[in-house]
Amino acid sequence: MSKLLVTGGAGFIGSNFARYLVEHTEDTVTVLDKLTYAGDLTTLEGLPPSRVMFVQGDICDAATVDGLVRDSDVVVHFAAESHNDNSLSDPSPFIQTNLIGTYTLIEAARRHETRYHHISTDEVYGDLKLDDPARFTEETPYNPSSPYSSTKAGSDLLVRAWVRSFDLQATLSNCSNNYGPYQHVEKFIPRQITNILDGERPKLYGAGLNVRDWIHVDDHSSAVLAVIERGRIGETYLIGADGEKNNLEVVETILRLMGRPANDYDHVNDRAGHDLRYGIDATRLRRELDWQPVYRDFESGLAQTIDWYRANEAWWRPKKAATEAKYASVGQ
Ligand code: NAD
Ligand code: TDX
Repeated sequence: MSKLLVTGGAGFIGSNFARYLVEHTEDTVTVLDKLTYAGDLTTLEGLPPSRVMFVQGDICDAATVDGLVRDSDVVVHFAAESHNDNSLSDPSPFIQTNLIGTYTLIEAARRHETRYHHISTDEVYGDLKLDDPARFTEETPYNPSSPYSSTKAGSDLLVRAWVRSFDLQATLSNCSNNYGPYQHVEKFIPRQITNILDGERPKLYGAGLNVRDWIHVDDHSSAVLAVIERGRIGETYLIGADGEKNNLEVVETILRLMGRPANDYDHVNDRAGHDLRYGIDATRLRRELDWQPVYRDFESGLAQTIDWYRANEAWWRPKKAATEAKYASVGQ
């Protein structure tokens, strides 16, 4: 039984990870979260207070971070500014949280010799051509495109340097696009589901041919747990579940599952610098740590996710109008 500090645990993936730990381990969790626009305490509702504690605070606040890291066995660092579109309109919180926040955490982990796991993204590798048979591996050179992905890349490099120079007891994982419950309505899949629930049409950036490699958030959680428990210190593990689909296919599937015509969507302005394709080769994770995804059928995972948004309007409704107003202001 371990004491885990989960940063960003009131957000999408961190909260699902806390829930996963409660269901699959004996560990106790302290969530450290600033509750930005993306964090929401109701996301943690229903979790037993004896297992999941909550601290509101900023990962850039060295005093808060120091005490919490000192009192933990493992730090799992999810907290980030996570949305590419926001990073294009204002990069400054991305620099602060993703770079300075990570620096603050790894300095504390170094001081207290605390095991540290760093959560990152496949976007650090840039993008692949649509017709390229290659996929990202742990050896692919870093080549990030957006303010978001460049700050994530920078945070990964800080962690790697702290391993080499200071013997930080760290592992890293870079995952592909997650879907599932509690994802903010600014992101692609929840935006389209909630648009349809609101009688609005899904919005596709550009032609809709960009490819993302989808993984259910619970499969991300099980992979992170495998890396924490069995990963080699200093190593990076790519996490993905062979889920490549273009955005048009995803929108058409959502429309079909929700009983609407397949062409009932709008094309809107494309994203600046829009990465074409992500694709993960997760061979290291599968072979070395014997990990496998549970959600192998994207369509049934998507159907479950649609059901969740139908049943949990009270969770997403307060975020929807402001999100859509922001998109409307840039023609998206
Ligand atoms: P999210 O935006 O849903 O949640 C981020 C959480 O971090 C929020 O609760 C927010 O309040 C908190 N936070 C932000 N700044 C903070 C600060 N300065 N101090 C403390 N808390 C702060 O993001 P997500 O989609 O759950 O992503 C979590 C992590 O996973 C990120 O590191 C992201 O880069 C990574 N990731 C995400 C995906 C994906 O598909 N969403 C894929 C791969 C990797
Ligand atoms: O309304 C939309 N229409 C649309 O076509 C939105 C919001 C997005 N898109 C496109 C852009 C992307 O090609 O859908 C794709 C997915 O978009 P996002 O949900 O914004 O995700 P992405 O930019 O791929 O990044 C996500 O995966 C990697 C997460 O937000 C990151 O945090 C993670 O690192």
